Amino acid sequence: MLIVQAEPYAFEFDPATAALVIIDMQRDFVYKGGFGEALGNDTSLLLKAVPPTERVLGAARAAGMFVVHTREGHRPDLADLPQAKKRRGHLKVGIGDPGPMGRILVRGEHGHDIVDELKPAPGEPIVDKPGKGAFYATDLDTILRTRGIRQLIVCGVTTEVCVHTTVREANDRGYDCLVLEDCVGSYFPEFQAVGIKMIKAQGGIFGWVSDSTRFLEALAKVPPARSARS
Ligand code: TIU
Repeated sequence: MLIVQAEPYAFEFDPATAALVIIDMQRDFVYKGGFGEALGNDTSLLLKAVPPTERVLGAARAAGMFVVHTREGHRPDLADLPQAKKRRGHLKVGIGDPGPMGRILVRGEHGHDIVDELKPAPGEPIVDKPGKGAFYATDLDTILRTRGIRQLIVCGVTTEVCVHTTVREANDRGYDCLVLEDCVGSYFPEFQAVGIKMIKAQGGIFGWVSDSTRFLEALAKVPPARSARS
């Protein structure tokens, strides 16, 4: 077992039964011209989560950990886009509409895909989800259980929306979640702060919080020969 220093207390995990889950690191959220900006947000605030996540992804791969990527988005025919979600916000340009990176939050479009720095490697499942939570209307739970995964290391965007919803869903399904604070991002600094606080309050009501530095320190203790894939 490895130990990551975390709040509200140390997080113990076995890299063979823990997965790195990277939530929605899509161009549509972190770059201008996508869904994040259409909602009126300053997308640059999310970009700072990319470099630490890249370091965590590299270390997780080197340790042989299972890695799963998620993307929020919809079928090109929008058959899985609820009217309530489409209408929300009365956006001039919304989901399914053309933008500079292609149709917003539509699968197969450039903006819908994951940023180059965090590009999924062969063998790393990509879970396409129509909602905010990564468990709703997806096969994520089946994928994790098939692999014997019990604990999730969570990175991605946005902290208070898709990360929170996914962590809450995972918690209710019996997974331990460790959220890496510098690897998750919000368009709202106050939501980032309180979103993180809510996870670890009340004895870790939804999970644990640490950061990339402390996680990398823990993973550095894995000898290459004992990697989870070998
Ligand atoms: N708007 C916002 O903060 N987030 C989303 O719509 N989706 C995700 O968090 N991925």
